Amino acid sequence: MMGNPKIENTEVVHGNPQELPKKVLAFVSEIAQLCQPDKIWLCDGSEDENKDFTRLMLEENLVINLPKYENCVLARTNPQDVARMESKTYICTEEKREAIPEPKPGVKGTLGNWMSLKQLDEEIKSRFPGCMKGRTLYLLPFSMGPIGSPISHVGIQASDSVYVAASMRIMTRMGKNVYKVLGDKDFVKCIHSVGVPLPAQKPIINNWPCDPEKTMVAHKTKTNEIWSYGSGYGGNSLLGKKCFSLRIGSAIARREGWLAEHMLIVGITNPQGVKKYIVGAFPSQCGKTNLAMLTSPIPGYKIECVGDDIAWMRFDENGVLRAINPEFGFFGVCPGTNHHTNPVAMDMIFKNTIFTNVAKTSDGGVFWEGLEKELKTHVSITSWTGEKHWTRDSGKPAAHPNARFCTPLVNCPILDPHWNSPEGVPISAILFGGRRPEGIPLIYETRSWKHGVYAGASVSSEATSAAEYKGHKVMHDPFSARPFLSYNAGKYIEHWLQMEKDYRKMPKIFHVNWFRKNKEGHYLWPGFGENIRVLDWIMRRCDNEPIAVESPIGLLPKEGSINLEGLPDPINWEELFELPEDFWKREMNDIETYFNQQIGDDLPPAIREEIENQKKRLGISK
Ligand code: SAT
Ligand code: MN
Repeated sequence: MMGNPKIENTEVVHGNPQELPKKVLAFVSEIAQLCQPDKIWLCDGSEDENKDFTRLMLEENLVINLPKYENCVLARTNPQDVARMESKTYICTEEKREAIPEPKPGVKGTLGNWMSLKQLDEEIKSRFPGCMKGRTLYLLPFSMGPIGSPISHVGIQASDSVYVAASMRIMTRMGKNVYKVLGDKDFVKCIHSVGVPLPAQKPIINNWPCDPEKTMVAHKTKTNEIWSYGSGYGGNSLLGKKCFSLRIGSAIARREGWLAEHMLIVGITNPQGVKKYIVGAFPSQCGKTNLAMLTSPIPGYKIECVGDDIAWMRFDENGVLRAINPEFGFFGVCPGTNHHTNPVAMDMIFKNTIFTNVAKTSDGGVFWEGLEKELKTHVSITSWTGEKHWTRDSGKPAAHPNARFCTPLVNCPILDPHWNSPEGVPISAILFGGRRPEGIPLIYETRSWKHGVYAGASVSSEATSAAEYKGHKVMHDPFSARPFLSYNAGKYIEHWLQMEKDYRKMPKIFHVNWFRKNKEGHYLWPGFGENIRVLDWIMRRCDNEPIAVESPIGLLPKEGSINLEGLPDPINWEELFELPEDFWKREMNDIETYFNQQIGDDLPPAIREEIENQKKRLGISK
């Protein structure tokens, strides 16, 4: 009997190495030689293979079944591996300045971590040799974007985690048909290991192998390589997402003259039947997923979702900005998701979904903060850390605040008909925003492309639990891309400025803030579905309806021009839109100081001009 084929003396237990393009075979051979897995699994993306993944995850006790739903499982991680680790994420280039601007002397840089290529080689040598011993190397061919589309890019990920293999199958177009379009072309090389060769030297907590001390997520932006070690979680391990689509993606986009952004894409049809697409950049956990699949309480509006996290955008030959969602699934935050905040998500996440770090109910379902009203009274709850009979008195949350669902796009009942179209959808408006309890109005329209770029660059938001930050500190987050910047932030802003060309129809840029509070600490705007009222105003502004008034920071809605009819509670227009003088003095000073300290000489002069002009309009003298 013939045995299984081999690659570098390692048995191939699934797939045929002869079907691999030459460069892919060379890549997997090299990684196998370095990491020394026990077995190699060449993934094909098939339904049968997915059944194997689920069986293997169950056998390894990596997940448990959720019999209440259709084909859903729950993974509970080592409590030390629950979010992206920004402090361990590196951009590796020849020169430091290519990756991050030079901060002012004595100031700690916050616009990314740099590592030299030489240092990276050392770090790789001290981690990867033999790191997959006793494990299976899954080779995952995937396309970000529709397979074969001119905007799409191919990656090949080697990972020793079956959870990652199963999740990548949801989040990307993963399968061996990718090889057909790839041929002998280059691809983004993604290497991932949980960093726990077997037999393990330390106990594996929750059957979730990881090595938090040695975690490293490194990017070689020139040669399109990602080296990720020590974490199995989300953005650290599903390398198609932040690492490829945003960090490597924006480096490619810079070279090729397009944009890879941390943005949702949504199509809105108004009661008159006019449809427009809008993209929106918000930091993680500011409601991108909810906005991308908003349910309008006002009849007559139709919302269709293209994506909730990442947009790749190019101007076409007619000067129209077109966007695709490079992803194939949603990796959304669970806590806070319920029938009020996001009924569409509640319709889509209970089949073919991998949940991570949510709590479990005794009837084989899931639970998280925000689902209290929807919970059956007779069930008991086991928290994400395994605490049985969890109640609110336990003092700890039932689900981790960054608990996630990983669900295929096709589950979304309001998926846009053009979600998979290779040419992308035409974009009319770009939104920036964050969580700002104070001073920033519900919405303003920027005065020009340049002013819009300035507004995007000066975005700040309260910290969330998508990364390792604690508390609610307001942090600068230019373009909501700070954790995903792969080259000097000053050059990033410059790249945005350079998008403006005479023949192009530049989308209008708006800034929104759903999170402004009054002095008593109550939100001034109900948010969620009611945001349709703001989107409607934006759509009308895209058609230049005269419903805006000048203000020092941009154009504000004329009083009464946002439809407030039928809102559950009265709105205080004055408080929603006021521009407190002392706040704006502080804000402008803070933005200027931030740019000076963090970006310094790399800040494009056009942005300095925008700051000066805005200060003049605000009547702030030196
Ligand atoms: O980076 S993750 O993909 O884990 C989550 C996020 O920030 O959107
Ligand atoms: Mn995100």
